[in-house]
Amino acid sequence: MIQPILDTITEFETIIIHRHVRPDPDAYGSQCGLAEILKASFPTKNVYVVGEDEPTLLFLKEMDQIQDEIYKEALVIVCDTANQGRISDDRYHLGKKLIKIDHHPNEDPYGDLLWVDTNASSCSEMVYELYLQGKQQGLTLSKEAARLLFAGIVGDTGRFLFSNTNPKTFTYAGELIAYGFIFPEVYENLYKTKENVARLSGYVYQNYKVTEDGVAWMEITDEILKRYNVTSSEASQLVSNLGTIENIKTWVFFVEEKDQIRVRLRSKGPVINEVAKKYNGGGHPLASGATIYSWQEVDNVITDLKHVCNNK
Ligand SMILES: [Mn+2]
Repeated sequence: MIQPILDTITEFETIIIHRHVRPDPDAYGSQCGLAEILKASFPTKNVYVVGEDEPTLLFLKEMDQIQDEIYKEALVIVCDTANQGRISDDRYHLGKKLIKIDHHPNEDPYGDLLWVDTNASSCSEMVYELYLQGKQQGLTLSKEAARLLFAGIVGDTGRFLFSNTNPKTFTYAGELIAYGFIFPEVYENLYKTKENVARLSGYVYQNYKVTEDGVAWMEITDEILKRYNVTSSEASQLVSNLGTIENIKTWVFFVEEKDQIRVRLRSKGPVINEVAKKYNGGGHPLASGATIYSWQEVDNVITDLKHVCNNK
């Protein structure tokens, strides 16, 4: 599937790259890494990145502001986004041709060309593979592209800790580091903690609940968010904190938002994305997201996770 994508890229003078809403480092890394590869390889092409800004990821790249007319003759590529509903900037369908590049299960096979590899650690890893294949045909990888792809791989593998990390992931990361960007700076930016988030972290460690089955959970109400002056997305990121605690097999964060409660599910082994699907969500076998609409539903989610843990 890589070759048809490379061929399509060469055909277009304007290329607009999208990624998912609530972007993470891999969304930015794959989107902007691809953009930097294309800019370095085809200096005459117009390459744009669009989507909502995420303040904590501005050190990676700033988005372009573009007019609707630019889409008319454009190729649109969407990175790291499983479903059309999650694409940031809904103008993605205004282009002449649409390409999906993603590593999530292909539940919404949108686009004229699709390249989905669920074995890839990250979409950034796939973009690097696209470069490797295109290298003989003249593709260039800049130091900036290397920095962005590295950040994406680091983000989605949790610094090479998660089970999606494979020998290729380390090889690619090593090759990317060789481009000479200052990778400790990437880590520093990705993993710095704001003081109020650190304090909430302490609250989480003090107050999470856990069952005998190894199901842990944390309820973060709007009142707690206000008390610590933390946004719901900042609070959601603390879900990984519980992963290092012994005897916890699966764990979940419930974070209150305006009209819904965001559910972040994680697991050390039992498959949890089926539970996520039951509650308006989905995702990876060991990392999923869902949504519930009242605190009464928390018990049901915990009961389902207990089943998943005991069937293992
Ligand atoms: Mn990803």
